[in-house]
Amino acid sequence: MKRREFIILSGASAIALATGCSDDQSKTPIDDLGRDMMKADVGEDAQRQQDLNEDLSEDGTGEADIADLGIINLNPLPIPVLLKGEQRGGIVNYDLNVQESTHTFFENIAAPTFGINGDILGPTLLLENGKQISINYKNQLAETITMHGHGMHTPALMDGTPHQPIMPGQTWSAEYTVNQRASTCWYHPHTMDETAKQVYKGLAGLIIVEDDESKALDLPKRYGVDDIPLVLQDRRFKDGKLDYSPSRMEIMRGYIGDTLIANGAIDSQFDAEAKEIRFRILNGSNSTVYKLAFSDGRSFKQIATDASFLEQPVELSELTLSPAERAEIVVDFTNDMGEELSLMDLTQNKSFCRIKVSTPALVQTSLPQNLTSLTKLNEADALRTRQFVLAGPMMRLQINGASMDINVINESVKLNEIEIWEIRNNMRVDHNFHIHATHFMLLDRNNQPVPENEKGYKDCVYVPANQSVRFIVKMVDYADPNVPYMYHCHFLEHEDAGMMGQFVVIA
Ligand SMILES: [Cu+2]
Repeated sequence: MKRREFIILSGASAIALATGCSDDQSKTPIDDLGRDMMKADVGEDAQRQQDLNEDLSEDGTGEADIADLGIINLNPLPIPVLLKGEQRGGIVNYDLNVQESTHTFFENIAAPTFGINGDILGPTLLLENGKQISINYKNQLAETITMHGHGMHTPALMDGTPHQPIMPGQTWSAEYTVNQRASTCWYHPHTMDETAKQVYKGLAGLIIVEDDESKALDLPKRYGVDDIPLVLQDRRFKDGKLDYSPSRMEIMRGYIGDTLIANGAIDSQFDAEAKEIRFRILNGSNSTVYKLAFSDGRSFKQIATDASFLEQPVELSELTLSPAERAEIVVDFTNDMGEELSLMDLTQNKSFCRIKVSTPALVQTSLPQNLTSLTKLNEADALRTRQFVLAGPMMRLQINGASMDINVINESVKLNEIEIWEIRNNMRVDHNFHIHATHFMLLDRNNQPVPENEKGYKDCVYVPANQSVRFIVKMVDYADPNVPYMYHCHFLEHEDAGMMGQFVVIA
């Protein structure tokens, strides 16, 4: 195929870009970079491509060398705007509009979506440990939502569970002091029975928590340049529009999409500097467990789990993430100028997005050998073991034989007491287990040692069919006998079907 044909074909088949998340409040040069990447338009790009085609032509054929065209990107990976918040009265405010919109997944087809300050997904919130914040969600939808800060250590009233509904037209604020380690968390709806559908339509966004430690480490931290947010999801489409229509069997198995998207875009490309690149990866899917790897099989270092850094980087070539789990990884592209590869899900053998190493590094980083030191609770100090059995009669999706009932508190947990929670999946389908309020650390998997890359703080743990996990946990700082937190399977179809329970933390 001639180069020009290749280019024009690419243009025709390119998917229009996400333009969401435009309502940023605090811009930095880095933010602007991200915005520019997101603003690119396929039509304009095609024209620009033609112009460059001419401009770069050196041999009089009107064709540029592919190498010269490396700077051109028909469908760049969208980078959500970084929202640093706005100081008002000593509180850092993040103003979020939850709204109906349309998003162009496929050229010339406007698919109805939900978005936050944009047409799909939401901005990345940058939070600093110790700061008093208020995340203000304005519900501009025609339906009730709740908005939960997943992984955030907050009082129960600020957790955004089914107990804090936001009616259409209302604004609800999650107001608290950030009180946790550097981590990549996220926000999403937690609406009773409606979470799966609302997330599927586009409601989710990342939260980056920074602390003194994360700022001091020599890690890639140029947002959108070498510190890259990646919300990974899978979707089904019908006539170019999102199709969420799970059958009963698909509620049981989880609603799995056949098209992978990264930050809301299909088959996008990230142009990387030839250096270490940090990816903050969220499995933002409804119910799909991803087995992530790069198409060239290269290894990379995992540096963080859900809620903290790992003490040391862990080298991997495959990374399993179940829904809602996060991992930060660092990939070294220093000697890879010109390389093209894909981030794959090996289960479906499909690509989330392409990576092209196309730019010399402006700033180098060198991954430290020691990242942090974690506080480990001693198993011998645990006062009790709580058991949670994921199963139900007639294949019902229940925990300990009960379906979620908003009027029932299933567990009372005492503040500052160390406990072991044992999760058993007695079903033939996979689940995972997420707790609100705080993080935990794994003790073992099926009575076997914890894999090195799961030794950081976590708030969600994968529990495959017929397997078990034990973790150690202590509720700290916030007690409220009247307002519960949730624990649940984070496969959203399972959660909505009742695989969820409630606990209060009492002083
Ligand atoms: Cu489940």
